[in-house]
Amino acid sequence: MDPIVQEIYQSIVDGDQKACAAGVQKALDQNIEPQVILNEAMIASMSEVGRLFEEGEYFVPELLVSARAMQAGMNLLKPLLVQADIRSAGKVVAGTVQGDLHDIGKNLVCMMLEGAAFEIIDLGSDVKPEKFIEAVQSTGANIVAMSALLTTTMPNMKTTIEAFKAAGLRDRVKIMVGGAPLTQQYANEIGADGYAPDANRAVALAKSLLAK
Ligand code: B1M
Repeated sequence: MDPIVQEIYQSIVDGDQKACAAGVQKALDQNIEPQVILNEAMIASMSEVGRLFEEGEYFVPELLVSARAMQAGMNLLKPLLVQADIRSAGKVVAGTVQGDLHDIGKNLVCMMLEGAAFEIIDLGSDVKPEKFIEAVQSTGANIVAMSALLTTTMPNMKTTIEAFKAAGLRDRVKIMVGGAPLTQQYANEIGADGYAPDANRAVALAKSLLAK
């Protein structure tokens, strides 16, 4: 691994915001591709943080400081990953489902979609079904993108889809889902229109859903 990529990786594992931002800036100055910084340093380091948590070496406060460090680095990458395009490829209402506070993956998906000229209405995390519905009604969005990182909150995706049906809006939007514990099979079971395992494939999925 490139030493600067290793430095960024370590800064996130250590939860050091300043070191992460400084490392990302240094890597960019050295012309390291933003995608390499994102995948090899940032996403990889969060897997390590998850492993340390599973092994009982890290607790919630450590997860939180690591997440903040990663966010500090992502703020620097965002302008490079999101190249403004005046055309709108489609309007996406995005959020992490009710009960779930994990927003890093969802933020990445939003960033990549924005870079692909989608208009994003980001509702944040812990989003109730009725909030997704209100946002679709008020913005006329054609895609709903839901994220979940907990096995306990995945069922809230189904609840949200059911709420769209009850509101008579299910046919007006394409619903895509993702997040670490999800699978294509689960997406089929809850009646989503599509599932993507990562942010890049979320862009391809959003495009294909609108092409249908
Ligand atoms: Co928590 N957490 N966490 N956590 N956390 C996990 C998810 C966990 C796997 C850790 C572990 O045990 N190894 C575990 C879940 C276990 C399970 O459900 N089976 C867990 C737990 C248990 C918890 C708490 C319950 C802990 C506690 O309180 N005892 C608690 C729950 C709080 C809540 O949400 N109600 C909790 C809290 C937190 C923090 C708040 C401290 C913090 C989140 C901060 C934040 O997001 N702002 C946190 C973190 C950081 C993690 C880990 C370490 C990292 C998550 C992350 O950001 N990954 C995580 C362990 C892990 O993932 N290995 C863990 C990086 C991110 C880029 O990946 O989000 O997977 P990810 O997104 C990917 C893809 O999944 C996909 O694209 C992204 C980019 O490629 N994707 C989509 C995501 N959404 C998509 C949507 C799409 C398409 C693709 O279409 C719409």
